[in-house]
Amino acid sequence: MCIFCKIVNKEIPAKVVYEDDLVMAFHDINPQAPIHILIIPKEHIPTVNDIEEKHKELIGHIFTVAKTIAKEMGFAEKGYRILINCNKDGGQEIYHIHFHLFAGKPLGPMIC
Ligand code: IU
Repeated sequence: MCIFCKIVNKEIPAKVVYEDDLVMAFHDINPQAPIHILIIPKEHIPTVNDIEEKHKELIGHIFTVAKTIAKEMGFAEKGYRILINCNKDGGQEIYHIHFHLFAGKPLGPMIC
């Protein structure tokens, strides 16, 4: 079982900030910004390449959750960044799709 599935199953602890039937959001263990949260589907979807038609609502829901977290944690108005890495060249290390949510400072331009 992958490490994020273990977090979903509560076999590994995480600092959870949001959870519902479909998704979980928790603080990244190695934050790259003052606020760095990972939003994941509970379903094991390895990469963006594995998203199917049936996941359309789930993926949309994740953005709604991101906005909800941003509002509840008070950084919605100042702003934030959502980032998804895909496969090796995209910098993906954990093969369970996750949406990075960065906030808490001016993030500057994207660096590629
Ligand atoms: P990536 O997009 O796959 O490169 O991001 C993986 C992230 O998962 C990275 O920011 C790690 O710090 C983070 N992470 C975590 O929050 N908890 C863990 O147990 C492990 C990795 I392993």
